[in-house]
Amino acid sequence: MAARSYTFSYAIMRAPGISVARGLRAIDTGAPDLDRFRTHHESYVEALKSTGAKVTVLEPLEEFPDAVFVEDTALCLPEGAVVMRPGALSRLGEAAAMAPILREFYDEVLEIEGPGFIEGGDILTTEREILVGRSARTDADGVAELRRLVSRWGYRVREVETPEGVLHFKTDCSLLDEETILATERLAASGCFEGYRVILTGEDEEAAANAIRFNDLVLMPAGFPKTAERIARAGYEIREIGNTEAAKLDGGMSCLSLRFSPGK
Ligand code: CIR
Repeated sequence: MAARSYTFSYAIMRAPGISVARGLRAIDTGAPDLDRFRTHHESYVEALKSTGAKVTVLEPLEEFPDAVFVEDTALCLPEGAVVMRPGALSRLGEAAAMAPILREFYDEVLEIEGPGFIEGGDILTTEREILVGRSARTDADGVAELRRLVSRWGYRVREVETPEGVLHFKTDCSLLDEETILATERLAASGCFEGYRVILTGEDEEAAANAIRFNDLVLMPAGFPKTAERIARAGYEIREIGNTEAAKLDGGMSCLSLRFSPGK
């Protein structure tokens, strides 16, 4: 049977809008260039489509500058979707806007109601469990509510820690296959991937840790040759996507899509 954690027939993305210039960022290195952002986004869409997936590209939501980062709004599993409750209050409305779209694909769409907070960027779904990193955006109550919701589908949620100063858990790691995680050394050192095979990012290439396995491809940000070589040497097919503009807003490969196969 195909691995449910990286075999997908659909993806949802949202085109970057003009307001992306006002997106949240930890350090201001200037506004992203919208044209370049769009070009990168289009090449990402094409890469997903090349694997046979159907990709829905939603119109920009100008009232939400970070809405291009759709991953944070939901957790999509084969059995159903869970709408998140982002810890960045400026992003709460993005999750509400995603709920009706998910209902077009799923019979069952659940919602995190609070009081806790949780963002999709802190959730790594592997073949055997769901890892959730507590962070500045995801708290213990949010993790506990997710655990309650997905237990009906038989999932085990394991709470772990996102390293200090790192935006999301998945800023520092990605799933490559059933057994293999790509991670930064600082995150792997916490021991949270015990029992998995870990491929570490290359020296000074922590920003390469946020990649995605999507069907037969590994999408990774362009410009990280040491990490790309390690992944390629391990036998994965890589597609490098420009990420300079999303990176100005602390965004990467995983943040830009929701990936799923409903009903498997
Ligand atoms: C934010 O700070 O919320 C956005 N500027 C970046 C979100 C990145 N999303 C992700 O890592 N899943």
